[in-house]
Amino acid sequence: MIKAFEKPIYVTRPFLPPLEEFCNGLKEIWDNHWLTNNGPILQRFCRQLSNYFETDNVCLFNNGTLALQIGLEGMGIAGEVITTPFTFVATTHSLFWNKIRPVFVDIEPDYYTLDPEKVEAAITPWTTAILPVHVFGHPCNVNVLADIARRHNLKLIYDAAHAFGVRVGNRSLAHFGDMSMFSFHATKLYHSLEGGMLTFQDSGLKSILDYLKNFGFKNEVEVVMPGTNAKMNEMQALMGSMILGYLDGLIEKRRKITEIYRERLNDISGIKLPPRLPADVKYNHAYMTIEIHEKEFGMSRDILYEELRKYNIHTRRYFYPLICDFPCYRSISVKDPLTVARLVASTILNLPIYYDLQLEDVHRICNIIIELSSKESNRQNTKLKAKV
Ligand code: T4K
Repeated sequence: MIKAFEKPIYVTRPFLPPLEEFCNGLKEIWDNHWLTNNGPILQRFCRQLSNYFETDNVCLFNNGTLALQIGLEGMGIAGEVITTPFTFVATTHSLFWNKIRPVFVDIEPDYYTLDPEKVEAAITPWTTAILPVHVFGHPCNVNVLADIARRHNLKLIYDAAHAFGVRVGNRSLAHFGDMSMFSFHATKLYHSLEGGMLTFQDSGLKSILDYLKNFGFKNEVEVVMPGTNAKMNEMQALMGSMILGYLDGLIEKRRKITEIYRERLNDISGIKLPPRLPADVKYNHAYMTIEIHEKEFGMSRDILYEELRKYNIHTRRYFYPLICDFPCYRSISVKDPLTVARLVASTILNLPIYYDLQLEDVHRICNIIIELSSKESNRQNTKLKAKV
């Protein structure tokens, strides 16, 4: 029997730059005596991100949830918005806080993004926008969604929380749709402790978003709209700015981890991996997901999740339950049977993936999963033989 890990292996672990480098950065904050409210480090960080995303239309926030909430408000989205139930709760919460009715439709089975065919069927006279999620960094069907949005005169706002660094046809995902939200939360591939960013096509939105995240202040004496406080501070900007320099290395390490998981788990009966992404997609390897199909694997996803915990491996079931099944959203009527989303939510398992996860530990995690599956199928075979 393979031994349990001595220290917990979590689904993720934030990358941190060398402490000395961060402390040197802190000196700048101490010298400036400027901690928040559009400080010099934030302004520099914003320019770095503008360069990285090749757009001036960038606005930073203290987290991704408020970024999305304010983005929807800034664009004046109301009525109904078509969205996915297979996402983190914050996607739907941001609609709720804007008094917008979410209309949940199904996802497609390979990459778990919104199914465009289902979107088109769900449009009503009250629909004002589509809110798809590039879930796990898998790009949505951006061209088909853009076509639907254009034909029906709807806004297209992407929750790109997981998609930092992902490119389609050599263009960052920030260039698709009317607006995209990226999360810089500590658990993300790329982070600024906490943080969020909006990118958008209409440069007229910039000042509105700046007002909304800063109480609506235009200057010391004028408040032009009822804004809130969603500003990123200098410490966050410092961390984000520093980690940008490490991004390529972070993605490369994750790619190596993903390859091991793929190689070791691809042929295991009852495990389904997402197919490889099309060649024109530069992926960020933000998450490592597998589906566990009980009949063939010999054990349910939930039992495997529990068994792995005994080995000190803390996987996650992102995203289970579906958002529409949370008590606070259960009263919303859902017309789509959500067949794919329901199946995926009950089979998905996120395996550990992070920068300093050792490659031999990835092999050990695979060995444990394989051992658990063969132990279970041996047990079932013995049971079957006993019956005969
Ligand atoms: N849209 C989507 C699609 C999202 O996925 C998210 C956030 C948002 C919107 C909203 O963006 P933000 O407002 O968060 O910027 C985590 C994150 O808190 C959340 O940001 C993320 N999605 C979601 C998918 O995952 P939890 O509740 O699973 O986090 P937690 O605290 O259980 O952390 C997961 C594991 O990470 C822990 O088991 C251990 C490890 N960990 C975590 C933290 C915070 C560390 O090792 N160190 C740490 O500092 O939600």
